[in-house]
Amino acid sequence: MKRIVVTGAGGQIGSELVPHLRGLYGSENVLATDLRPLAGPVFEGGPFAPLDVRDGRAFSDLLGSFRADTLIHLAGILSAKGEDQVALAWDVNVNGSVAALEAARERGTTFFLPSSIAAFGPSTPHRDTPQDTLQRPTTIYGVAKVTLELLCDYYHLKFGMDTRGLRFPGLISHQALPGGGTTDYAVHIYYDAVRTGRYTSFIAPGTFMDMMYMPDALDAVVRLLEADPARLAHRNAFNISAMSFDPEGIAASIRRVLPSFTLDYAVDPLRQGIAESWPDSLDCSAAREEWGFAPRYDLDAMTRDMLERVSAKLG
Ligand code: NAD
Ligand code: AKB
Repeated sequence: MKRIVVTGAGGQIGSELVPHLRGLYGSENVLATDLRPLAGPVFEGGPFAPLDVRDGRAFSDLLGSFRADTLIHLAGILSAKGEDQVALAWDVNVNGSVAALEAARERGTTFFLPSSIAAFGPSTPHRDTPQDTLQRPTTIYGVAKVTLELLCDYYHLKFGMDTRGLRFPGLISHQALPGGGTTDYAVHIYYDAVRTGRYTSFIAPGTFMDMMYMPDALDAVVRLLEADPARLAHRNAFNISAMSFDPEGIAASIRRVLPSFTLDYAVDPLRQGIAESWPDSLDCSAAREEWGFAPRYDLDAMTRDMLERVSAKLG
């Protein structure tokens, strides 16, 4: 049975990944950590400990006292927020992750770190972006993600650590709202569609980005962590994506359920610039071949489920 510690557990991913892991491995075997406890199932359904990931000593003590064999390191500052708070983004995303890697090395745990489509930049091929290609990102978030992909490979090669990672696309979900990213519009649009029947997009028409529904992201994390290491030619980090759309594409999908939905635009230059620097669509063949990546939701299946669940949530 696994013993898993999750950092940044109160965020968009952690608030769904922690209950998912507790369902698979037992509540008592998944320790949620974050800066502070919040209300909700993550903090009520099993063990919780406060942890600032930049505190390396506390990190190592906590892995030891929980007898962890796996560390899932989610704590981070996302792309748009990172451009507003560059020093904080570097401190949490790089220094916090180095503290996490060192604690995991000291305690001999498997280490999972989410990378992102942000690890690519304007000079990366934008269509069918290969697994191994040019990575010259232009955001502090992306620079940190490339640094961490390389560091995780280094810890694997140098110390034999079992490091594994995924390049997540924009994730769409209905439990916790996203925490300051560029792909957030693709979550907000569903909430506004249900609340008011209209949405004003900060991303311009014609701007395509990779996306995935949260259940497929949770499944991907578990599949990669359970994968036979002998089959992993890559480790940090695998391209994964389930769909690629622009604001007009997601609006059309919403209109197939809510025909009167309307979309207009007030483009935000910061997030638009970031979106344009990222790929339009990833090549995910390495993930399929090496550990059986197989997302279930396409855009319309996700839209039907999101609209139903957001409607139920908003009453
Ligand atoms: P989020 O912003 O929703 O949550 C991040 C969590 O980290 C928050 O709960 C916050 O309190 C915590 N945190 C911040 N600083 C901390 C610190 N110093 N110590 C401990 N905790 C701290 O983020 P998310 O969307 O859940 O993303 C989790 C990870 O996945 C991040 O590394 C992010 O880069 C990556 N990722 C997310 C997406 C996405 O679409 N959500 C896509 C690609 C990659
Ligand atoms: C963001 O937009 O910053 C994140 C990501 C794709 O890394 N959702």
